[in-house]
Amino acid sequence: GSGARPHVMFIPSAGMGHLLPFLRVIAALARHDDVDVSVVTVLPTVSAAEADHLAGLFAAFPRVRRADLHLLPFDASEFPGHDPFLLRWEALRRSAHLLRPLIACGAAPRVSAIVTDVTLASHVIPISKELNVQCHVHFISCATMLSLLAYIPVHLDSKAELGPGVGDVDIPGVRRIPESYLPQPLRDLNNVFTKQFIDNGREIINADGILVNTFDALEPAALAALRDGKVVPGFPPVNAIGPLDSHTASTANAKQSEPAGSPVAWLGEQPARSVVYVAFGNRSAVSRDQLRQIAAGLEASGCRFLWVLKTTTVDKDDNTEVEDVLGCGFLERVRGRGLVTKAWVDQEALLKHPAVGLFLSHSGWNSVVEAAAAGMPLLAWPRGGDQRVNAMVVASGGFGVWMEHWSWDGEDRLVTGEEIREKVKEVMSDAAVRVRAMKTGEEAAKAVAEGGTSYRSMQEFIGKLRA
Ligand code: BUP
Repeated sequence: GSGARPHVMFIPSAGMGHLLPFLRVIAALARHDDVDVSVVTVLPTVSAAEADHLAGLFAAFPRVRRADLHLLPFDASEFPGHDPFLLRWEALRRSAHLLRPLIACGAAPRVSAIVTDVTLASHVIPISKELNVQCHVHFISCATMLSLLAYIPVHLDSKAELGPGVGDVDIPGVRRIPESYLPQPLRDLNNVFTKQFIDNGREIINADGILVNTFDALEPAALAALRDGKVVPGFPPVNAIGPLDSHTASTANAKQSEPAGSPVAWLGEQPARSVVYVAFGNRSAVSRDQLRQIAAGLEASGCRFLWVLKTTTVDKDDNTEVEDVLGCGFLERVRGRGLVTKAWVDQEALLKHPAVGLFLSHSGWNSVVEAAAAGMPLLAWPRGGDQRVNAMVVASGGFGVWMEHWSWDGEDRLVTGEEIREKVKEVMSDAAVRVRAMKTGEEAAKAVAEGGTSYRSMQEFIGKLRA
C-alpha cells in the first residue's frame, strides 16, 4: 500500500554476464536505507565466480536478506551439448513454481515488488500477478536486444512461411537484423533457448517496468522506439539506468592495496594508453587454434597487452596451464610486455586504467557498457549470443570498430595472427575512434550524474516501488 516501506525481492539467473549487472542494481537499491531488499540465491551456483560474488554482496550489505532456493532435480541429458548456464536457466524455469511460496511467505515486511532476471520472466510475471506484487524485469543486454525480444513474437505471428529459424528480423523503428547476426540458437525454432526467448518475449509486455543497463545517449533510437510503442504497442516503461556502478563501490572492501605482480600493479608500470586489454568474457568458447592465432597476433603487433584467458566454460574445472594452450615459449618471448592471467580480474577497474589504450573484446554487453563508461575504444570481435547485436551498437556509436567478418562460434574459419596484428595496430592508433570513445565516456558520466537521464530513470523506478 501507499507509503509503506518497500520490500524488493530480486530473482537472479545464472552466468556472470547476468549476475554482475544484477548485483549492481541490488547494491544501488540496498544503499537506500528505507528500502528492504531480499535476494533469491539458487543453490548450488554454477561457477565459482558466481558463488564468490554473491558472498561478496552479502558481506558488503548485511541488511540484504538471502532467500535460498533449492532446485528440483534436473536431467541435463535431455539437452546434450548445451552450455551449462543455459541449462541452468531451463532448470530454474522448471523450478519456478517454488518461487511462489518464497515471495508469498517471505520474511516480513511482505514482498511488495519483484525484480526478476529476464530469463525467468515468463514464469515470474504470472506469479507476481496472482500475488498482486509489482514485477520489474532486469534485462541484461542492450536496448536493441530488448527490442528484438519484444518484437520476435509479433514477427513470428506475422510470417506466412516459417523457415527452420526466426529469419531476418526487421524491428520497427530500430533496425533490421539479419538472421546471421542473431544469437545462434535462434536459427532453430526447436532449440530450448529459442523457446525460452519467445516465451519471455510474449510475457514481458505484462511487466510493470523494465530496467536496462544502457543510457539514452548510447541507444537513442531503440529506446525511443520501445517507449513510443513502435516496437510493440503498450510496451511497459523502459528505465535505462546504466552504466551501473560496481556493487562493491564505496564499501569497506573496495579499496585494497594491489599485490605485486597483479594486473593493476603491472599496469601501473606501463606508459599511458600503451596496453591492449584482451578479454572474451567468462564462458567464451574460443578454440585452441584460434587462441594461438590471437597470441601470434599480439606478439607480432609489438604492443603491450594484458590478456584474461579463459579456456573452459565453467571456471570450476579450469586447471589447464597457459603454456599448454598458447604454446611453449610464448610467455618467455613476450615477457615484460605481455601479461596473461587466468584469474578473475576487476575488469571495470582495468578499463579505467590510464595505461590501457584498447579493449579487444567479445562485446558481451557488460563489457561494452564498462568500456563506454571508461571512454575506452573497443575492437569488437563478437563470438556468440547477443554479441553481434551489441557490436552493431558499438559500431553505430563510433566508439569502437566491429570486425563484422571475423569468425563466430560454430564457423570453421580461423582469423589469422596476421589479421589480428594489423587490426590491433590500426585501431590502437585511430585518433577518431579514441575521440569518439572519450565523448561516449563523458555522455555516460552525464547520464548517471545527478539530473542525468539514467539518474532520473533510477529515481523513477524507486518512486514506483514506493507507490
Ligand atoms: Br572473465 C571476467 N573479470 O575476469 P559480459 C569478467 N569480468 O570483471 P560474458 C570481470 O564479467 P556471461 C573477469 O567485467 C563483465 O562485467 C566483466 O559480462 C566481468 O560477457 C562480466 O561482458 C562479463 O556481458 O557473459 O562473460 O560473455 O557470463 O553471461 O557469458
